[in-house]
Amino acid sequence: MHITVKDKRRVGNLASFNDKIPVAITIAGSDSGGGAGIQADLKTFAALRVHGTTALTCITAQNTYSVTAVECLKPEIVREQIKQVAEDMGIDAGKTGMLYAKEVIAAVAEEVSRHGFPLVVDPVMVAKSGALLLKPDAEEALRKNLFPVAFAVTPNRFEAEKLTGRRINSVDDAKKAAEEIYAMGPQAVVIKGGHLNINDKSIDVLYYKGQHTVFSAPRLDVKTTHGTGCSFSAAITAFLARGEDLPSAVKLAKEFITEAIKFGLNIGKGVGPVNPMARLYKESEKYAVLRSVKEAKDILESAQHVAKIAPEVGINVAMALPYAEGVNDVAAIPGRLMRTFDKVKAASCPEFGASSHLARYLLEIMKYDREKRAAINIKYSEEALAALREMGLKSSSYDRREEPEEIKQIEGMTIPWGVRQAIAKVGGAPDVIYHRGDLGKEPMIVIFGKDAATLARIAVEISRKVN
Ligand code: PXL
Repeated sequence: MHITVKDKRRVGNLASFNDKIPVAITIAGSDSGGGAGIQADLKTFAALRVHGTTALTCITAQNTYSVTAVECLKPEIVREQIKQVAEDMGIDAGKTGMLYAKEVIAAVAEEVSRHGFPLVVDPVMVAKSGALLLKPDAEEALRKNLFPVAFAVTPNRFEAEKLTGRRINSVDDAKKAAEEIYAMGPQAVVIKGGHLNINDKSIDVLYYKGQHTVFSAPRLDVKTTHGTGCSFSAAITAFLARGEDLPSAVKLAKEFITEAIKFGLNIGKGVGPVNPMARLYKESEKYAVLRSVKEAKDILESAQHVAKIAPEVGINVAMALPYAEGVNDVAAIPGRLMRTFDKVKAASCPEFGASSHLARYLLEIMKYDREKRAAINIKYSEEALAALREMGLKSSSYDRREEPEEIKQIEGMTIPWGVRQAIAKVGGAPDVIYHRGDLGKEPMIVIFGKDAATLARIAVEISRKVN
């Protein structure tokens, strides 16, 4: 069977809000815990601006640590769901997850080939908790009926081992397994590296058009991975629906899933769900963050005597997006607020990426306390420190003279090192971190809080208390 992926369509952020929104379908099971299955798929489709539709196959009763019951639907109702969506809206791309029974697999294979949309098959077999998601006698149907109509198959290490009978311990093993699975009929194979630790990397191998492509991401030290495979295959599907070609869909999906795992949800007693909404939540806060920094600027500029707490280098006030990962995710005042007699004046309006200095403080402290999203730097003085303590803020410090040589050598390493020192001293993220300077380095106090405007008010209060 020949499957064509639609020509690359330009779907920018604006275009995708009009009636040309692509349609994707997930043919999968329900996870009552909302972490995997159709729940993960729909969140992923929505986050990637694709209209998500569903053909439900099974209902699972589960949470973050166990699956206690599975109830599956008849093949005909699974088929009918696909048919109704396809005939009305048209399907740009689809995926399968939990299919469970060979009769369902046969019906899905038939219905998908009737409509001819690109299908991503996530060959799920066993849940993280050990529950069976595919009956042993259905494995053959997966290979014989579904793989030949699949555009891409996305097994993890264990699934690929099961399918090929080959052990996978290296990228080369994964490449060979991908070729063997390709021979079963799909047009492409992606072997996921989440369960294969190679040099602290998660390495995925794509085999497509006779070529291997390797995608690498840093291995994340987090436990929020429930739903990773579902969300990853849903993201590939969404990007295909948007008109991306397969290699770019896999690359974009890997970036997406890395973020969703990194900012996973710490809920439940077991393996917490991935967070496909992380990127969307981050985007949606941009305006509020700029507003808060602008409000902070206005508060600082209009108060009397703020010059008293302005260091030689000026004051800056910064606020990070939730899930911030780099300097460009932190807004601040370009050129800072400088002294003008007894007041301060901003050099310009807030912008993202405007302060690498405060951004480095924030990016490090947010690893320990995600609520500390804003920072302001003020002039070091014992009086200011005492006033901050009086306000009930917890402070800690680091000594720049103790900076290890190897830290000094690397651009941008000094501040994260200092933050870690200060955190280690008090056993948690403090509200205030200060240092007494070093040769040619001005001493400084940095205050952290939930938003920029609140910190500006605190700074004004401090300026009233110090001489
Ligand atoms: O991640 C595989 C998977 C797929 N579908 C459902 C699941 C799981 C894993 O728990 O519950 C419904």
